[in-house]
Amino acid sequence: MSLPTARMTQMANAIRALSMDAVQAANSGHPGMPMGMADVATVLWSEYLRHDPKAPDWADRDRFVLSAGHGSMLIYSLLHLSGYARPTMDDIRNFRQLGSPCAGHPENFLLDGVECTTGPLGQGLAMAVGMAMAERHLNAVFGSDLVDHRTWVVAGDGCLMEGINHEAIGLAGHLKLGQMNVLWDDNRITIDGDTDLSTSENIKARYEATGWHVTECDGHDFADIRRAIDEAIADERPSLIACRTVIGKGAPNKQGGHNVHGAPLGADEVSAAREYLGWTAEPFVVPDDILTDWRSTADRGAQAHGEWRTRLDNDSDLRTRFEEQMAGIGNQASAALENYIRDLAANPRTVATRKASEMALGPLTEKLPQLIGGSADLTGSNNTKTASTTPFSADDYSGRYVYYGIREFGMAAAMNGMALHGGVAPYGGTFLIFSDYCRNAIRLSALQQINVTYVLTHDSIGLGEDGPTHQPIEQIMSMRLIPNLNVYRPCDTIETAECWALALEAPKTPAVLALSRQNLPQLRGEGDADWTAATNRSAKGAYRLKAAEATRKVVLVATGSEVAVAMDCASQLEARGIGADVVSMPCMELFAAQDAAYRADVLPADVLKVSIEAGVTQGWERFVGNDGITIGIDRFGASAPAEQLFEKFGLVADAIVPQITKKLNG
Ligand SMILES: Cc1ncc(C[n+]2csc(CCOP(=O)(O)OP(=O)(O)O)c2C)c(N)n1
Ligand SMILES: [Mg+2]
Repeated sequence: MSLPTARMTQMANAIRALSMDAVQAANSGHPGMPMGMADVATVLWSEYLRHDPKAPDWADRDRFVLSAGHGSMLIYSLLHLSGYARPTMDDIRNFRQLGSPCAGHPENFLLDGVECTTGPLGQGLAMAVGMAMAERHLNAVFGSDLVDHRTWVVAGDGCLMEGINHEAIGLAGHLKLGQMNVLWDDNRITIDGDTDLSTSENIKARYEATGWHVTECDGHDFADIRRAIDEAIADERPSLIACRTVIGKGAPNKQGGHNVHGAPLGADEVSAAREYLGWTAEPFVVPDDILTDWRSTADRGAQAHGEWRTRLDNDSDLRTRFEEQMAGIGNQASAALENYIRDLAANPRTVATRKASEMALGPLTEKLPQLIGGSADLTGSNNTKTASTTPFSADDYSGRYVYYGIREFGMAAAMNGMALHGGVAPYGGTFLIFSDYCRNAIRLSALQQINVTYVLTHDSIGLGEDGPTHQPIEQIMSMRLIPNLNVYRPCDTIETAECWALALEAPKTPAVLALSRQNLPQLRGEGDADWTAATNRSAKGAYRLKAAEATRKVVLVATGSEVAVAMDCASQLEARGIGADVVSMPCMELFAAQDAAYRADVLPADVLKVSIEAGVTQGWERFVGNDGITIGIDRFGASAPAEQLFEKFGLVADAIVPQITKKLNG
């Protein structure tokens, strides 16, 4: 049921007033987009979006993604007006100020109802693809009574222009994600000016070509907006609705121009807009009748939520299963791996860590229904598919393996969307070198505090013949620069399984698993016959794998494939009477978080420390100190068999040990 146009207009003007006033008060922000999309958003939120402001985490709510994150005042206004507990009017008054949940761009961890952090253009839409995938999967598993919701996106010209858009809509079209609808703020303006300056693309034709339904509407005509949304809902394909809008609509002298995109209107124009819109209320005041209209829009969702709850309560078995799925992995990964690791302790295996990862994923995917794997067209190389994971496809959404195609950035963003949606735990693979292709999405996993696992194989020159374009040099260390991201580089089968357990059991921290192409000897096993989560030695990030036999003069600290090299060095040193510890450091971040006593015990101050890692040395000084030795590769690699490259770049005991003895003697 629709309200009369005059009342709808007032509701939309409330968004306009809050947006221009908040930006004016902050003296920074973006009034143009919220003012331009106010009418579309009012129709969507008041008549279509299925949500319950009193229960923002209702599992079967529609997801709303403001991909054009610069228009953050749009979502803050909508949340406040429709009755979410936050933001309060004070929060809005403090838009962009320290401590306000109304941050410059929407942050998922600051406000309920903000489904994802947006601002990096294009990624919101691409995350929405993942949300829609998660929705279809859970629908296939639990049925339409429990899971049947839509994913709505508001995107701007910028979101559609970014390269990731191509990856995202290609995936959504292929997977026939008909529950996904994108409302494009087709205002033909970006920061620099008219879109004519930089593009003449036929966007609608591009969407149609990737399997989308496309329609358009006058974004300031409520009836036409409804017509277009109804059409989108009726169509089985994902839909793009091109909403023709005027940026900054309501600011009489500035609307339609690029200057209204990202700067306060100014006091004069704010007054002129008040007059133009007939908005007489003071800043940050919404007249009661308008607020009442807005608040009453929540009744629809509250009722739907109540009915859903009744359906959930009808079947207690299904309810238990559903709630367990939605609760996430918790600490069940370790339990799933116990027997597997104990068996490895008895029966060591020399395999590449990418293979070890596949072996660990066997019991993990068998026992944890939340896990949804995939790869960006490197399934056989990343070893990401297991017997329990059948393909996720338009014909069968119950599958748990996604063929993402050659879309690394799209994959990473989709995984973020899946994790944000909840009920699924995504992991996906590509080569470590191509982490750079999806880096900003990895960063957003970390910023958004979500659990996504990146399976990044071929982690060094050890990949050999493919050469320097494929050999990561700076990637591992540069991944470690991202806050709240755990970068694991395990050295053997057991560490790989331990790192998987740690990766999956950190609900607010994403993980990178850097895995070797080449075979590595199993170094662990001693003491692991009764392995449990409590004996997971990787949990402290670094530990003494081998203690010095002769008087300790050196501590060798290494990661991944170079731990075996460190073991070789230690044997040579011990043979000369020089005691050497070997420390395996599968996760720098976890080690850095240990207390000082533990760190000092593993890496004592008064002993020569030597790091060995087949990547840039920069950063290792933190652990070996100014007097230590950092062995690594500070140049691009080369094409050759792996063993020859390790020789050439000096990552073998014969090259390393003389440097250590020289230092000890000097
Ligand atoms: C990846 C990325 N590049 C650049 C920016 C900076 N930026 C923010 S908004 C914007 C223009 C976007 O134009 P449009 O989506 O049409 O928004 P409108 O001006 O219509 O509000 C740019 C370049 C960004 N936020 N993200
Ligand atoms: Mg625009």
